[in-house]
Amino acid sequence: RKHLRGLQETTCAMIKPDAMCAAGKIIECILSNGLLIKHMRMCQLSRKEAEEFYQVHKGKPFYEALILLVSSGPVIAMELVGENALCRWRFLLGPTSTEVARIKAPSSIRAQYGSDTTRNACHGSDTHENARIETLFFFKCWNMGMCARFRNCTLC
Ligand code: RTP
Ligand code: MG
Repeated sequence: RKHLRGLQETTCAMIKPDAMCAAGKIIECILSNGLLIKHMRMCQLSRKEAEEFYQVHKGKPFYEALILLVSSGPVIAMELVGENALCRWRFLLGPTSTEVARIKAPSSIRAQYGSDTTRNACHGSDTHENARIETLFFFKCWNMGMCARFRNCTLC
């Protein structure tokens, strides 16, 4: 009997600088919850790169704190693949606010490894269109065979 298999999707995940010390545990969580890592890279975003990545939030009250956070140290970016990968990854993350996550989803990544609403451990794409834009942002050089984006890129 044929199995009905859900659509394989890709999404973009990023471990933010505040949770790099828990990177191993977060990767373990990804792999033990039906997601595969297609691409992964560690890099430090300049302010300009962080502004490009988070341009949809420009003008919001938390924007400046967010830009300072994500450009403050190394991040790990991943392209995740799996059935309902986008929703699955956002479910594993839990609510944006660490405080809310600790109440509503105590075993979520943000509840366990986040510190507050800005330093909330990880990012996950919110739409398929943004997933495409964000994976291109981090993995353009692997997809295009060239890298003009990241300083000191030794991967290609
Ligand atoms: P993300 O994009 O990082 O996966 O998180 P999200 O969809 O749950 O939250 P979003 O509204 O897209 O916000 C993006 C990131 O901005 C920071 N933030 N701080 N202090 C605040 O009120 C606040 N609100 C959002 C968080 O780092 C959030 O992940
Ligand atoms: Mg978002």
